[in-house]
Amino acid sequence: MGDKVYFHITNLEQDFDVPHGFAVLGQNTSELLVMPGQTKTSVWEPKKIGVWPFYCTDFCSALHQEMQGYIRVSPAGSNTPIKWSLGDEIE
Ligand SMILES: [Cu+2]
Repeated sequence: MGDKVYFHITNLEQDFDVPHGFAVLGQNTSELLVMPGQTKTSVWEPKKIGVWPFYCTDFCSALHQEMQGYIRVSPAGSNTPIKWSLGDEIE
């Protein structure tokens, strides 16, 4: 593939003690720690087409478990299905 994805992540928390983290499955770097008011960039090079989970890596609040999502990697105009499971290979 060779294309890179740049995630620019801003922590909008108002309290000084609520850091957030960020990581994407398959990322080769360690996770990001983003303190309140900070913006950091995480670079990720998807190894293949598909759907990849991303998540907060730092316990932030009671809603920490909700801080996750998925990103679909696909060629423009493709119909790569929006689905993911633990059975997918990780390279
Ligand atoms: Cu969190």
